[in-house]
Amino acid sequence: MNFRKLCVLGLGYIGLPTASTFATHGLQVVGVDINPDIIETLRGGSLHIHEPGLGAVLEAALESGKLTVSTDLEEADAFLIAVPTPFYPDRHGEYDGRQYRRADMRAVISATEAIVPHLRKGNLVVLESTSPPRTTVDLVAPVLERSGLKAGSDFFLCYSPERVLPGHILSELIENARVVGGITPESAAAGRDLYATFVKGEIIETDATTAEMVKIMENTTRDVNIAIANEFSRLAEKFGVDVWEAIRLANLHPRINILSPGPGVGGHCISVDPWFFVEAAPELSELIYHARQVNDSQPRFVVNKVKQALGELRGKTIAALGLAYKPDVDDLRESPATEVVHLLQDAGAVVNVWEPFKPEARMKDVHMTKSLDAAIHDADAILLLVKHTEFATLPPAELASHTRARIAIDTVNAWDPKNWQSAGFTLHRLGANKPISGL
Ligand code: SAJ
Repeated sequence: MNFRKLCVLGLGYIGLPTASTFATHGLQVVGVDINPDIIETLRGGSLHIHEPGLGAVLEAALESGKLTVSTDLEEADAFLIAVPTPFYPDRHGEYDGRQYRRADMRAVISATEAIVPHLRKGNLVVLESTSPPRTTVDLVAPVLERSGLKAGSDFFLCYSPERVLPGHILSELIENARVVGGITPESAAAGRDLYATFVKGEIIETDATTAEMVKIMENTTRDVNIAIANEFSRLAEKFGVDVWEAIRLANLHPRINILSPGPGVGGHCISVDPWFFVEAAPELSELIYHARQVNDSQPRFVVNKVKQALGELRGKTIAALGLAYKPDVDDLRESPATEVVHLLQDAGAVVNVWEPFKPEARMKDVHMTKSLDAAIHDADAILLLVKHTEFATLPPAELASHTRARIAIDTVNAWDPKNWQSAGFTLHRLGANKPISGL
């Protein structure tokens, strides 16, 4: 199938890079977002998100005239939905005494509804948003069929999961293998033709529900693997072992690849998607449920660690370094660091946060500082929550002259104990029971 014009619904971390990349590969693209502020920002040539390389691709797409952005849809050959699928913060389901999170599909539903008046015979609709199994057939198809057209015969319908890693989105978009699940084989073939515009990785055709399941399986596997690493960090502390060294040694085994413990699992994917299985089939998702519990309770484990290091937290001042959900990104969504900060404050500590990727961020009940110095100056302890490159390479000797803190707590294994020790700090590390004492 030959596509000339594409409408991308949702201009966030996935939709914007995808729309821009289609445009720089020759398609006429209308990028649509319901948020007029985003459209205004993009029209002015600025970005509302941070992703390496995105600025240049967006600029090229806009300058070529191939990408336009708008709050309104237009008729097109294909429609691509890339809107968020979070869980409800306050609506839980319950199974066998266990509370589970429920997917909030309202953005997918309203994006799909917005397509209906523009849908024509022969169009292709692709859902990219991570969604519970059967969303494409049970939720999206019936809404689109309100147009009077039949999914699979009058128009093509696919699910194709985005699998790109924030921080590497633009290269992974092109290089990664792409799974395209159609509600019919013809739909899958149409989806393949669309992505062949720029995808260099293998494009694999399958059915829509398999494609949905593939995506949730990937992120669930990662969540479960991080949960075991976090559990190992707790066990290592109990046995007086350094978990980082133990993991390094275990990973020398040719078939073992243990991930890294940390303050918890954040972001809008790994900490969310496993719930899509649990909600859909709680009776079959026990391990997945418990892995979520382990990862969600890791911020509390970190706070206990801080208490061990500092004693009573009431009246203490802590400099928290990093608020992003992972290293070298500016994305603060579902960040475990934020939860650590809140828990420390609940325990009576004053917490000053320095997040170099988003110093201007305003978060409820979080005190952001304007510089590293401002965060550490009057602190009793420095708590490292995110392994940003610029934190990992901080020279402790220099830092020591900018702070009265002599206690440092590293939750991500970024700091070399010897360096911190010789700079006069007592360094506590997550997953290692024995603090390395300073002078
Ligand atoms: N984390 C750890 N330990 C680790 C690895 C990660 O605690 O060893 C934490 C991170 O700090 C972060 C969270 O897990 O808080 C998730 O980070 P991540 O880098 O594992 O994943 P995301 O959420 O940035 O991106 C994932 C990717 N999925 C997989 O690697 C299976 C990406 O390919 C997906 O496209 C993305 O989710 C998505 O959009 O679904």
